[in-house]
Amino acid sequence: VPDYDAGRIEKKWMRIWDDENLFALNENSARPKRYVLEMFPYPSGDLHMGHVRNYTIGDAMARAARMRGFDVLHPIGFDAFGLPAENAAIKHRTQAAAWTYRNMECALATMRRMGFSYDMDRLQQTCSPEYYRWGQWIFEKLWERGLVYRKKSPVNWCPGCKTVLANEQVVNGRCWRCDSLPERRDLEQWYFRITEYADELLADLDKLPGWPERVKQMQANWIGRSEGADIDFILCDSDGEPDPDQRITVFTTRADTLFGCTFFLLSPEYDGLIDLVEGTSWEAGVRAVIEGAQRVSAVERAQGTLEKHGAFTGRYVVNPVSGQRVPVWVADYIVSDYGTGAVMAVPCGDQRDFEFARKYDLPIVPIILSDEDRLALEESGESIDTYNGESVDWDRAHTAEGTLVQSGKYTGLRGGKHSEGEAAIVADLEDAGVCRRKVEYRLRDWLISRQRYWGNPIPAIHCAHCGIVPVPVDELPVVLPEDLDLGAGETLASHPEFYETTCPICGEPARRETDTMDTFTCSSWYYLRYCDPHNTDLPFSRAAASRWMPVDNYVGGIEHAILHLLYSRFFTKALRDIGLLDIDEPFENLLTQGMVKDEHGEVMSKSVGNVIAPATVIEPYGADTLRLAILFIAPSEKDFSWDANAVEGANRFLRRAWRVVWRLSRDAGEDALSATCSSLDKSSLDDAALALLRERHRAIAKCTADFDRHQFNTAISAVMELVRAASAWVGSKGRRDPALCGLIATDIVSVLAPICPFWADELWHEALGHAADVYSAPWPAFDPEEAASDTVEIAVQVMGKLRTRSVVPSGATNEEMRLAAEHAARKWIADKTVVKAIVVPGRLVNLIVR
Ligand code: ANZ
Ligand code: ZN
Repeated sequence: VPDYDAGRIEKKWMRIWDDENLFALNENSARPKRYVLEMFPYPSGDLHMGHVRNYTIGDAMARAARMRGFDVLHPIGFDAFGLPAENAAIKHRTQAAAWTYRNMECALATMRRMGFSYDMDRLQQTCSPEYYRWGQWIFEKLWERGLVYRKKSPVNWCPGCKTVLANEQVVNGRCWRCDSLPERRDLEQWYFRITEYADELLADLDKLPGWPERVKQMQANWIGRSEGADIDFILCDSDGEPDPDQRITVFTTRADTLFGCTFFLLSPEYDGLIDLVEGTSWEAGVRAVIEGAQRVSAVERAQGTLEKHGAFTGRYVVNPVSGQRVPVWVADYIVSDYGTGAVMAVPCGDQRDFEFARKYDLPIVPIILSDEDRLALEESGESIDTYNGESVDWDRAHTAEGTLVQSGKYTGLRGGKHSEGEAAIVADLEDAGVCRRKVEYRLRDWLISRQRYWGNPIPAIHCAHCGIVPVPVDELPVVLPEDLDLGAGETLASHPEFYETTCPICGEPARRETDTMDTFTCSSWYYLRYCDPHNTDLPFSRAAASRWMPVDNYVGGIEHAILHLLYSRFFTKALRDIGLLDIDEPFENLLTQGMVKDEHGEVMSKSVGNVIAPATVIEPYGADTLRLAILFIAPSEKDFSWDANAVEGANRFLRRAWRVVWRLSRDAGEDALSATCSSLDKSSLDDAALALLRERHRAIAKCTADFDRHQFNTAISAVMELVRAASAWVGSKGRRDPALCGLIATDIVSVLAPICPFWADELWHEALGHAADVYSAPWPAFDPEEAASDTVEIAVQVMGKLRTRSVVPSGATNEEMRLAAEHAARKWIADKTVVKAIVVPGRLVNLIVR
């Protein structure tokens, strides 16, 4: 048996796969399609372990799908624009393009070294003009359709990245990239009208049973659909007299709480707020709140976790149901871009209002009784009609639903979101003409302009006569100059060669837009370009997209649960409406892989300095060992902590399996080549061989099902069992049927091929004698009846140490398993007493002896 020399084998096969261009898509429309995609990397340097895990999972899926008879599209590319390239260029006085291309080369070399089966002919690099040209083209299509607009509004400015951010990019109140606290600035910016699709983006989550619930929940929360009503309040003049001509409208989901509204709030940005206080003694206080609010980002303010600030305006509004006058305040936790920017405050029912009322000593009137309190009230003989809440000692708002009290004719109705009380009050106010049903979304339009250089230029021209006009389509792309000296402070806006142009309409000198697009626009449609990578007329043809889309298996990190996945879903829907696509959703199934942590459970990161470079594992052990260890160590969705022992173990297993396959193939001789389970003559097999054959059917059945569920760790366990059984059989004295030897050797190599492709191809050719590659070999078939055999083999441990195995009926009880185990392990128990048996049904018994 030759040695397993991973270094030599892997180099050999890398070359052969390249020479044969093995992973180029070889379409055969008779086969069903499968599109397997991993989220493409940002080329910030070499690949890290997180990438390696991501791409190993995807590669195992793609290779298995190919063996299962699919035409598999499995491409790769780079999300190549972005700030790190600029920062590196400034620091090292190089060019962002050079830095980026160098990193991409480096990452590509590692991908090749890992044996990832990408169709390199489809490689996309978003910073190349061939790619970003179509990003600009799509931008103009969206513009034509009214999905692009400019607006001046308060935006999140990241002082670290020196650019504005989309709301989605402010994560937990901080910049998603550099963790700085964003500042508020009033700027005119470019937006994509994603809110136009809010309803559909929410509703279509139901069309995605193949997505993790957690991700769908995060998207639903982000979109944040709220059913409520707009209600008008009459404003009193400065003498406190109601003026029916002046109204302020609020959006509320809780009209049922109107009787508990004891004050009224305006956001600091509220239009006309200053008019209310100008020249009064209240002006200074209100202005102080306005100024304070400007120092904090809207996202943070809306979270409601900050200390609240407010000031009385000196004015009152009239509660439309009770007729009561309530004071109008300005409060910094009210944001301007939700609802109407005005709120009816209900301190007994809303925690933020409660805290505000406590701080400023505003009244709190309880109007909702929890079911518990109501029972207590009734038991004490009191009626809810006379209840006045005097005895309540409030320490926080009552947000639960309950019974309305102190609410006029609505007392006794159910209160809460979507409650009968809410419906009754809204209906009456609608009749009175002061209320309208309304649906609000938390989702805001996507701010896509960035004041940065290394991105896709926005294809627009500012003309003094014609306004803002698109660059004519036949002049696309607007090419990003690559020779800027960023280190010397050059930007697109300081580069006349870039921005000086003429207006395409009137021909007068005009100025090119110098903002670039958010890089998330580049990653919102790359999966479509892969379907038709060389199209020079369109970003992709409809035919190619309908052949390949949607992506069947998308693999990536949970950190993209909102940003990238939401934007891509929006692009897909918008491109559909433009007539370029005929699907609603881009990603049919989503696998969010877990994180890679170090041995102490910390996420690996450059800043912590605890990364393990893939090369440090590949060099001593080989890529196959790394791939196997990564897939075996934990289920794909789970985080795992790096474990050097797992790498050792994976390598030991590959060596053992290598020896077993060689020995089986020797005994099989010529039979190895043609081995299939249907060609086997069972009548010639002895009992040991039949037992192994049953084990084989079980292992293949389990592997097949586990691969389908992408449960690679348990699939690998099943192969390990088979290798163990085969190894015992090979080492035993009995007769070995050549056809069975061939079959088992073929099976072991086949099912490990998606995981350890170099190892498998070497054995496939050298040990088993095939001429074609294992990647295009068929997946082993199994007999479901044999696989479902009515006995199972269990492991028997004594004091946690594996001693032997035993066969029990598959439905054996714990007691039956224990008896079988004690019998099988009698020579290790000998004169000791079994004090306890730990039973894992169907798998294992651990006997504790004394
Ligand atoms: C009265 C009330 C009583 C409210 C109560 C809530 C609870 P969701 O459900 O998330 O959509 N609101 C409206 N506009 C706001 C703004 N611009 N800034 C801050 N808060 C605003 O939240 C809807 C509720 O958020 C609305 O219903 C309003 O407070 C508040 F027991 O009105 B509610
Ligand atoms: Zn013009």
